Amino acid sequence: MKVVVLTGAGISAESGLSTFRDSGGLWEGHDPMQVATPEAYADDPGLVQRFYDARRAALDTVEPNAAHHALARLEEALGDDLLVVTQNVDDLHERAGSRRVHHIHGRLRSAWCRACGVRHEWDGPLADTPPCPACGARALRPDIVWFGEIPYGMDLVEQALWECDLFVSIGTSGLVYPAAAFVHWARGATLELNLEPSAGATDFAESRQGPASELVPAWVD
Ligand code: BJW
Repeated sequence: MKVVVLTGAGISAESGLSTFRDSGGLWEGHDPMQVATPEAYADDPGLVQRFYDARRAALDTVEPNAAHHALARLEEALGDDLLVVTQNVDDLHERAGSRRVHHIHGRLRSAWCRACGVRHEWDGPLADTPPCPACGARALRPDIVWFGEIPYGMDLVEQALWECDLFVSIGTSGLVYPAAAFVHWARGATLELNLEPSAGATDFAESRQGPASELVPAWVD
């Protein structure tokens, strides 16, 4: 049985990472949704770099929760027949033991150089404009997909959704495309696991409400 799981910020909420639209909070007085854009980066690169530097540093303070661990157990059972497609830029799936994880919106622990295009695993800050290890230019930006940019690996995702027997969406509001349309691309059965009905809840054959740390292990085990 081939399964594709889509995850969003809700799966990491119980690990202590804020979601985008539930946090209600501001970051240095700014709406996080306004900071995560190419326009914000063009206007004030230092501000955007600090936003991502803070989130990258926060990864060291959090751990995967029961939902991430349950998906890692599912991969042990299904092997290559499970693909986790995540909108999250954290590394909690990998740290829980998942291996087949595809980050469509990029990763906090990666940076790419706007001068030479090379990507680098990155753990430190970027706001102090360190040189690119490949070309030396001080042009590294977070390896994050902002609004108007093209998400990574859409061919791979489209193919997996076309071939899957089951598509499960976990902890996402269903407000951001193209991920919000995956339920329509999936050929198999569809299931949503979310704290509340998402914007696209009625497009799923079944929608269950509750915290991911309870719903996901209950579904997997
Ligand atoms: C819990 C829980 C618990 C809480 N347990 N659940 C079609 C129509 C209209 C617009 C567009 C369209 N197509 C494209 C667009 C434009 C745009 C878009 O979607 N705009 C919308 C605002 C309308 N999309 C794009 O620009 C994308 N690019 C694109 O489409 O390129 C064209 C193209 C596509 C395909 C092929 C070729 C070309 C790029 C989108 C980039 C999104 N980037 C961000 C920020 C960067 C990453 C970062 O900084 O971290 O990604 S925005 C932000 O939203 C972030 C997230 O990954 C993304 C989704 O958010 P998510 O994960 O759903 O979080 P929340 O907070 O919204 O929801 C959390 C949910 O969890 C809630 O429902 C809670 O209830 C729940 N929850 N606690 C279970 N304990």
